[in-house]
Amino acid sequence: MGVVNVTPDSFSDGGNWFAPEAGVERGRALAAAGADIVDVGGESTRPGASAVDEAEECRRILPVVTALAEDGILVSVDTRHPGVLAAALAAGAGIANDVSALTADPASLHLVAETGASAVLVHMQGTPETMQDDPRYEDVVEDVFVFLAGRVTACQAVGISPDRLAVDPGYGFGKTLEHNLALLRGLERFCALGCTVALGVSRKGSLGRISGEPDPKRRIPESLAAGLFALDRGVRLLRVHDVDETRRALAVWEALRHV
Ligand code: HH2
Repeated sequence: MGVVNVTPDSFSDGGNWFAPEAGVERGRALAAAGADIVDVGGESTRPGASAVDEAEECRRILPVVTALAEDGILVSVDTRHPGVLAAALAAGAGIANDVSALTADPASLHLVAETGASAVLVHMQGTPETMQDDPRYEDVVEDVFVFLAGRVTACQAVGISPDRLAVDPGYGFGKTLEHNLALLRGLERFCALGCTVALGVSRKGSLGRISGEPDPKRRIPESLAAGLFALDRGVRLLRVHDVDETRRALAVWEALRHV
């Protein structure tokens, strides 16, 4: 899954693809580089980000979603807002990527059920505004597992089958560095949920804290190291900004795996 943030303020590419033509071009380039899905977002969910109103979020993403879907690209929409989700699905998106796991507004859950779309259910403690203010867990892997299991059950209850779902432990969403590392080490646990396991570690700040690289755009080696580690533990959907580099790393990983 390649990322296009049509935002002025995303943590690693804010402002880069804010003009609709730039967003479309970026999405096409990611698909050409080997992304199976292009994830389009119009609201940053970085720590401390404030919410964007639905009309503005639609204005940002709809031209990009429409153009990419017309090209036959499988588009996911990264939103917590049912109005935005409805408009994006009508414009041709096929997947809801919701960092609130369809809890921010129950209307999103019903939209996914009714439209036959797929969904990525992401764990987040709190909201982006405050999620990094002293996050706490009893046992981070178990707590996140129980939450995601509950969300899969809630989806099944409205008719969304697990084969339309991916679960994502939400790296960096209300987690300390230790929580994030424990989740990566414990990824295999999430395979028991019977859905695709997804992960977004790409360029994230805690990787830079480990390696000492302050510039998100330079964190490609860090992102690849964490991504390949995750693939070895069952992750099958990687959300990344650097698709070409990831595809090349994956080619080697796959060649080694099949020997
Ligand atoms: N991370 C971000 C946004 N959406 N979706 C999933 N499924 N998993 C993630 O880990 C995830 C996500 C945050 O990264 P980004 O979109 O690059 O930045 P921003 O939120 O600042 O736009």
